[in-house]
Amino acid sequence: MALREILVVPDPVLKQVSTPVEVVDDDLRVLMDDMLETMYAAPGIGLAAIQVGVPKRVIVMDLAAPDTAPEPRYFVNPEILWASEDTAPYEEGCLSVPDIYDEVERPARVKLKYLNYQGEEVIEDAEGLYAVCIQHEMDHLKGVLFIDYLSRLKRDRAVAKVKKQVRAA
Ligand code: K1U
Ligand code: ZN
Repeated sequence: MALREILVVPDPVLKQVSTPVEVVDDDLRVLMDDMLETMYAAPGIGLAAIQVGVPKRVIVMDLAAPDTAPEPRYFVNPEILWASEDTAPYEEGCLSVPDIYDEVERPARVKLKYLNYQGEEVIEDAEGLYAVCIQHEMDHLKGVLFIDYLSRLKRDRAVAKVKKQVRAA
């Protein structure tokens, strides 16, 4: 496994639309393993392939509580089949917008379909942090960041803050 660089705003690659995966093979599993290691090292609870510069519809996630056994999840070609009309707010963060957190309102529950690490189809319901995180990560696959839901002023300030951090590093 290898750590990969996480792209940060305003890198234009983050605005790319990711394309479907044709086959879940060992090369894809290497990418997913690297993404998971990169996510754990960051640390974060989710990561989309485009955040490491790969425009494929692939997401990894681990929502296990701290100091409990890891629960890695892998999502290939995820699709939202249904989203609830009721919404819920959550204070979101993003490894591509480091140290910025703000509230985003999203559907509270979704039903999703995806291929797992083995390439098997899974259909399941998500709520709570799972629903928040999968919607946030699926936005990455469309080139959308959580700051795109904020006011122009907040978004510009967030990008300026990250640019300043990068210059100082
Ligand atoms: O960059 C990303 O997409 C990952 C992002 C996922 C996410 C977090 C919160 C709401 C929606 C989506 C993160 O992991 S940000 C870091 C974070 O949330 C975290 C870091 C360490 C411990 C616990 C959480
Ligand atoms: Zn993100």
